[in-house]
Amino acid sequence: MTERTLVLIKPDGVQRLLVGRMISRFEERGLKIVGLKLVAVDRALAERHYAVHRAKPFFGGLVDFITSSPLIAIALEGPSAISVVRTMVGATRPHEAVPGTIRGDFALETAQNLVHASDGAETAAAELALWFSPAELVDYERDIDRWALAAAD
Ligand code: FUP
Repeated sequence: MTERTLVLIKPDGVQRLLVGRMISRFEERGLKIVGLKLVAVDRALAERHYAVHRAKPFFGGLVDFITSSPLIAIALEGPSAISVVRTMVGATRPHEAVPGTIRGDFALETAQNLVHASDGAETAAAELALWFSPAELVDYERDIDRWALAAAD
């Protein structure tokens, strides 16, 4: 089933000049970019994005980190995009992330694990609505899709 999911290339990914390499991985997999922007995140947006973690001891540090420098927000579309992207990102704790995943190749610390990806259908819908206005999410055809994707499902 075609899905849309939210990816954030967090401040550490931007500062470490890994934006292009991460976007390339998603493009090369065949995922379609349907939204993309650089965002200087304020605390209100950060706290809404991580609301599920509000009671956790790492919440304050997480908000500090995500607001410390701009990030890249990306909306990706494709077959089973939510689970495909989660698998490409790898385990939350980078020491558990297998090589070949983004965290397994580029990260060592949980607090600086480079990338966020929506973890389910409901989360993806809520996060896409939080980060993108409807007008910022663009429907378009790609000529390569007759080679990369099966008939639309
Ligand atoms: P993920 O879905 O892989 O981003 O992981 P979580 O939603 O569980 O965690 C969100 C972010 O909180 C992580 F990216 C980093 C931070 N975190 C910590 O700093 N310490 C923890 O023990 C767990 C998460």
